[in-house]
Amino acid sequence: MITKRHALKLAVALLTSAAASAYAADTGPIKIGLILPMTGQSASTGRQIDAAVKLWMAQNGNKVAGRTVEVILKDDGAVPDATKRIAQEMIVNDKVAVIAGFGITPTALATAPLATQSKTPLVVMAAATSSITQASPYIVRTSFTLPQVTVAIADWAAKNKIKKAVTLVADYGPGFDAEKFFDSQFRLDGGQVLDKLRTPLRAPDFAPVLQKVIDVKPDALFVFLPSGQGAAFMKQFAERGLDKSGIRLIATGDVTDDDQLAEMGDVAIGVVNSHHYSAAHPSATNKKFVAAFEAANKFRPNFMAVGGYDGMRVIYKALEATKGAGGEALLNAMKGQVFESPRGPVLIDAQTRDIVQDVYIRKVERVPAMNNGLYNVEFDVIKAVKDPGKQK
Ligand code: VNL
Repeated sequence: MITKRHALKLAVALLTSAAASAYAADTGPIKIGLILPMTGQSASTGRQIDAAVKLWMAQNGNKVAGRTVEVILKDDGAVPDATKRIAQEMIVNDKVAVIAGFGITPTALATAPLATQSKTPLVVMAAATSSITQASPYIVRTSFTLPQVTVAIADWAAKNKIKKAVTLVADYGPGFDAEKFFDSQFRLDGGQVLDKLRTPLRAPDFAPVLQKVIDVKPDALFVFLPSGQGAAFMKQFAERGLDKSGIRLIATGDVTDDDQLAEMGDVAIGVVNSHHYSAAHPSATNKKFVAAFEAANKFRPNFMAVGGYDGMRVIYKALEATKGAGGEALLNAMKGQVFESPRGPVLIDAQTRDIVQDVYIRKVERVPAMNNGLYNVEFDVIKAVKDPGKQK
C-alpha cells in the first residue's frame, strides 16, 4: 500500500515538474528589441519613438497572452554597422521575438538580412524609403514611404498655378524617392522641374543650394529633408530672404515637422505640404493620443511618435493572436491588420507588408484654439494611399 502510494506521489511530482518547466518556457518575458537613434543627428526621432512606445505600454499594460512584455531599448546613433551588431545580439543572446525602430533607411537596410536569416519580424517605425520592405520578407512598416506622401504635393502644386519648380532633397534613399516621384507627377500634370538639388544627409549646409534656387528663380521650391533638419533649413531660407522672394516653399511634412514647428517661427506660416500625420488631425482618437503624449512628455508628438505607437499596436495584436509565439506565425499575424491610428484609418497590406493610409494636404498656420501654436492644418485628403513605389 505504502509503496504504491509513494510511487503515485513520485509520478505526480515528476509530471508536475516537467509541466512546470514547459510552462516556464512559455511564460518567460516576450522581448521586443527596440533599436533607435537616441544620440546624434537623428536623436529627436529616437526620443519621439521611445516616448510613444512607453505611452503605448502605459495605456495597454505590459502583459500579452498572459506573458510579460519587455522592451529592450538600444541606441544605434543612426549608424548602420551599430544597428546590425545590436540586432544580432538581441536575436542571438536576448532571443527577442521582434526587432523594431530603425530611425533612418541605411539602418533598416543593413539589418534586413538578419531578419530573413533568423526569421525574426522587423518592424520599421521610422525609415521611409519605398524599397525597404522589399529587402526582407520579414519586414513590416508602420511609418510611411516618400513616394506615398510626395505625389500629393506635386499634384497640388501643378493645380495651384505652380508651373516651374526646383527640388531639394537629402542625398540618400528617401530623398531619391521624393525627387523622382515629385518630378514624375509634376511633369504628368504639365509642370517642369528646372533643377534637382541635393544636400548631404550628415551636417548639411543649405547656403549653396539656396543660392542656386535664387539664381534659377522657380515658382516653387519643393523640399524633402529628414526629420530633425527642418528648423535649420527654415532659418537659412529666411536669412537669405527667400521667404520674401516670391518663390513659394512646398514640402513633405518631414520639413514642417511637429517636433520643430514651434522653433521655426513665422517663416513656416503658409508652407503647404503633404504628409500622413499632423498633431492637429481633428479626430477623437488623435486628440486623446496628443493629450496623453503631451501630459507624459511635455512635448508634442510628431509623425515618428505615431509610427512607434502604431508599431506597438501591430506587435501587441500579433502577439495576442499567436499567444506569444514568434517567427513566421508572428509575421503573418501582423499582415492585414486594420485599425484606427491617431493619423486616421490604416491597413498593413498583407502583400507588401507596407502601410496603406490617408495622405493629407496641409498648410502651416497659427491655431488660436491650440495655444496659438504653429500646426500643419489639414485642408484636403487623398484616401487609402498605397505606396506608389511598388506599383508599376
Ligand atoms: C527617413 C525618412 C528618415 C524620412 C527621416 O527622418 C524622415 C529615412 C529621420 O528613411 O531615413 O523624416
